[in-house]
Amino acid sequence: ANDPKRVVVTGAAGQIGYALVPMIARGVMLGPDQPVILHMLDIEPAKEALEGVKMELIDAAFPLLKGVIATTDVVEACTDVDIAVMVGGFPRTEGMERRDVMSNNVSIYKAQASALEKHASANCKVLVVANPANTNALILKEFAPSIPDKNITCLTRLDHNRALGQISEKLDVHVSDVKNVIIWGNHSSTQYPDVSHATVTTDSREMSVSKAVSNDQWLKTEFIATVQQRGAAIIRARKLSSALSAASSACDHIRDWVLGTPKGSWVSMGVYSDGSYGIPAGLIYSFPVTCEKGEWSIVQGLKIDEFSRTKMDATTNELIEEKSLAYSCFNE
Ligand code: NAX
Repeated sequence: ANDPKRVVVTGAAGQIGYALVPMIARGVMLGPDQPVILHMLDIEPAKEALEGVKMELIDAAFPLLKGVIATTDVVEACTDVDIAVMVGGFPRTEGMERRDVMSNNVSIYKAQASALEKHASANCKVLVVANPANTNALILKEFAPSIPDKNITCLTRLDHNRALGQISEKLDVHVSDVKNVIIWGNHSSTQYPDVSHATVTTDSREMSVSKAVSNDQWLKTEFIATVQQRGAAIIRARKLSSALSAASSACDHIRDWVLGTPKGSWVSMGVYSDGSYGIPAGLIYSFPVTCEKGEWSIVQGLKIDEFSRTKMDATTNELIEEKSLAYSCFNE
């Protein structure tokens, strides 16, 4: 049998945490043959709730779950972990100053970065979910210089899956028959959901999404806006932000990263830019990637038209701004 892998989930007492930990314990993230030990971290005010989640995990009697740690101690949470899913943080809510939010996230991610750097397993893979996800990942990277750049990522797979979902609804095909959409840039409303290279398979014939939809106007306006604004639409409907879809996408992100993407298809991940497609190096930017043997690589050679370039630049500019705001909080 495989040795258990240790997975830390920060913010585990929150809504995404509550949806995510049972998925991990069922093998949705690392596969049905991979035992896991869950490390759940939250902060003091959520301590009792976190204990409650631990009780439920025990009560669910998951065959793959070989242990559960529920803690408010960041070092205990990070020790020997193979996978870190960072869901805890300080998202912006109405009326809050951007700088205050960023400054809070800098102090949270600074502490967690050092704990991971010192105590996690050497090849620990990190996924940042907490908003601002790209910039939190960048902060984590800055304060954990010995963790390889390629091990620090952020979640844009939810946006990617939302884009697949919108196309599948539009064409009335199953979502698994649509592939190779791309989310470029920031996990925010400036993200660019791009279907220029996406395809759909019907009756075993593959064709481009733009041809199948054959409504350029819709693809360039309503489709993009719907994907960009989907988070807000969920909040209006549920009075709570997306949780099950975020948890599910976080599992997709790690699963594909660890176990590989299917031949001929790519996914979107927020990764450390190497300058591909003219995106400045040193940003965590969402790119199309393929994964093999536990490593992602950016899909190269896609043609970028002028429409796409403008949208990619807009989200780049927002990330540059967030980065400089974050850096200005580093010495506080
Ligand atoms: P909740 O407020 O329900 O849960 C967050 C949890 O984090 C709370 O239990 C809180 O006590 C804990 N926490 C706060 N500071 C912490 C710290 N320093 N260490 C450990 N735990 C800490 O939020 P939830 O709905 O679960 O969302 C979590 C985060 O995901 C938010 O930042 C949210 O904006 C972000 N999202 C990101 C998405 C993405 O695609 N990247 C989509 C969904 C979601 O909106």
